[in-house]
Amino acid sequence: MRWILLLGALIGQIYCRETFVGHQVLEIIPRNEEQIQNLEQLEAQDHLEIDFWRSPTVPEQTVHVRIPFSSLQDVKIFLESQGIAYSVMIKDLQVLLDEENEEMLMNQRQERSSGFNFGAYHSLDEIFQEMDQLAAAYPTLVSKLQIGSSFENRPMNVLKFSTGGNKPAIWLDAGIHSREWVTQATALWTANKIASDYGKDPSITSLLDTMDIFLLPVTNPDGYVFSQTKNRMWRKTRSKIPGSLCFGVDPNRNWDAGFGGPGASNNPCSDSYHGPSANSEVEVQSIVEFIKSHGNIKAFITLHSYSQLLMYPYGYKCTKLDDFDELNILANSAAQALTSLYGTNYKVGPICSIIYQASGGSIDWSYDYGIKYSFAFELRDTGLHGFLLPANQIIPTAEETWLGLKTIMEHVRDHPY
Ligand code: 0X9
Ligand code: ZN
Repeated sequence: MRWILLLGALIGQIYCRETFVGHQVLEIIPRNEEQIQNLEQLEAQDHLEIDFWRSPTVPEQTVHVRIPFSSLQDVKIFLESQGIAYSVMIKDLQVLLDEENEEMLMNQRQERSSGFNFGAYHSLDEIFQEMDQLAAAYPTLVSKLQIGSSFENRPMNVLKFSTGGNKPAIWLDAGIHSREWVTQATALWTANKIASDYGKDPSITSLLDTMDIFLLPVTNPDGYVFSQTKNRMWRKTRSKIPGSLCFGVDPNRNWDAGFGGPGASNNPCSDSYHGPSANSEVEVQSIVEFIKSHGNIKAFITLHSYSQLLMYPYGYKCTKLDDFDELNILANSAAQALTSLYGTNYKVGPICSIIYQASGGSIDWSYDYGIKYSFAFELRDTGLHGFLLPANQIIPTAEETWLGLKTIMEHVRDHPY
């Protein structure tokens, strides 16, 4: 009997899509250090299978946590017994997932007659097709290059925007965490924006007259496919971890910058598992090799969601960087430009002070490698929908982000180093 159940669970894992029926996302505001420790204790209890969407850091800072139905009662009793106040932010996660799914299917039907809709979420194949489409539509400006392959052998497709030759360049990536769907969608909108505005918008035109842009919309293609077919909440890569039953490494803990330090886990089952060694993930390694072989990357920008933050190094340590003043002023003016469109509020600062200490992150690596203009965005929202941002917010998110990106790019263009 036990074997049959185990086999059933295994087959279910392989073929079925994980459901989130009755999963709730709670908003918790820990009032003191002791309550933060209580929350960390909860996180350490693997059997509860709770997923911190926003981790506890300092007192009074909001925490968001997804709790499976089966642990809900235990967790709520624990919180109450410790006097930790909470409220339910998402009552039943599956309801939002069903809506998202339904919308994607509806959009697919519509696109057959009306063409690609940048305001919708897409499958990996659809994204790749649209990238080809852009390269075909703007052959003198846009080309596609493959900088490597993922663990499951999917291409790491990059769009190069260039008016010719090899100029100093800006790197922009999205979707390193697969469940952060608004980032891949924003990257694609941005690709179309750059291509269609060249020659029209003086700012992007002069930028591309002196610099190239490399854009990687889906940094973690295996994770993205997995998040669409098996588990919408998947964040990591899908690599096989020797000696563990769990899969995947947090690709934003896998860079060679304070690797394995605070804010990364050595547990392969954790969502912030740093991996067996720095660059163990082929996706990370491919980017590192590309950046090194290019030799002239002047800015490294990465898109994450959610929380509405614009960050610069460091994450692996909490010391002030040499370029603090310049990066801080620039990030603040980028955030101001972003806010000017729809009033979306952004917080600005070093990773360590505005979210948490996190080691092995991409922009720490790029900064230490010598790319001064290294920034990470956390796009919309602040938690109401979290990773499940409704598709009708994709275009507004992309539009406002573009103003922030342009501010950074213009500064990079005007401050060669
Ligand atoms: O924890 C992370 O990796 C990022 N937050 S998220 O909720 N999107 O997972 C923030 C880290 C940003 N740091 C670097 N890119 N280095
Ligand atoms: Zn992320």
